[in-house]
Amino acid sequence: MEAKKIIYSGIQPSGVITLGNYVGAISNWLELQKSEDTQCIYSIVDMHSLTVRQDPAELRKRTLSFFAQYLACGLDPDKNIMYIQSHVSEHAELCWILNCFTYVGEASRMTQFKEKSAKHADNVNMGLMDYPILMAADILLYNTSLVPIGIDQKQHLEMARDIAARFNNIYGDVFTVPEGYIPTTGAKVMSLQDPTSKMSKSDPDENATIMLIDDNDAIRRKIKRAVTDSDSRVYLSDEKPGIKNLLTIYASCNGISLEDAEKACTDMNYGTFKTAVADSVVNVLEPIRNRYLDIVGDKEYIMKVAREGAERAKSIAFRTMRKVYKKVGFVER
Ligand code: ATP
Ligand code: LTN
Repeated sequence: MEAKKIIYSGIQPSGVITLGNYVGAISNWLELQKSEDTQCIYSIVDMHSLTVRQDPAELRKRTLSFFAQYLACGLDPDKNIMYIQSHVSEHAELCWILNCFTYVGEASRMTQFKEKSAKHADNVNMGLMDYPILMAADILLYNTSLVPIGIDQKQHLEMARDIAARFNNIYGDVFTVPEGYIPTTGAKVMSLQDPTSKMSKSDPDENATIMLIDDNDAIRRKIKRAVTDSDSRVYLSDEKPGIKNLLTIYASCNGISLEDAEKACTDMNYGTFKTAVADSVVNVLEPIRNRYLDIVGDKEYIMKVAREGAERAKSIAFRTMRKVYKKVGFVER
């Protein structure tokens, strides 16, 4: 029997899971989990989120809430390996090894490092620079073939590929060199208040993002307030980023193309259009929120799933580390 192809991805428990994360990441994961030929591994990368300051109690609560949201979206723990990154110590171990095969120059050239250093100028810590190497460790620990990510993470994936290839070049075929999977339909959702920048988990303006667990009134209110333009016709144009974003959201929530969304909405005025967009979002998010509310109070259940996931992850990661330690010349314990 041929081994299953491994798919790996993760989200940091920072801020709140947004409609952008759902459309750009989680909805693709839901599709990928359907195949019998793949093993999907989805983590909550809490170690990555420590690269910016976190309140410990908040981080703990948020990590569990994110886990509940993964489950509420329909990610199935019987099909996927779902776990919390810090529960599998091999991530930190492999990160150290890979650090020794990464050049300071290449890490400091990463766009995200430069952007986050500028944004958090008072806390440019080593972890910020090490972020993509820890991400490479996440991926390489599991012999991952495919990594579903948003376009913003493409540079980090390239770096993981470079590190894997460099290591293999020295020690023989140890790591699978992963491919990125950036679905072309996986639209990028933009901020409702500034449609030229992406909807972001950690945006402090709560009107800019739709949270996965927003109630229906909040969803409707935020869409009603979404920035558009002084025109009154609904059509696709780069000059109309607000309308384009609402059409993107409408298309994603109805599972249709952007062009079909434009056709469906072109005769509407802005008021009617916004109501139609809000209805589509509510249709998708309401059942997720209801499942979330059922799950989130049941900490025992969440922890049971997380523990089982970590055990399964660990059994793969442990084997990779044994091989890596042997290759680099560490004495076996
Ligand atoms: P932060 O604001 O904390 O940087 P983020 O919202 O950018 O977070 P990430 O944790 O960086 O979220 O990303 C998780 C996944 O969701 C990634 O695959 C990313 O590409 C995807 N994603 C994030 N924001 C959007 C968006 N607005 N539209 C589509 N996909 C997105
Ligand atoms: N940096 C990623 C999150 C992430 C990730 C990973 C994604 C951490 N480790 C491994 C895929 C595979 C992001 O999307 N911001």
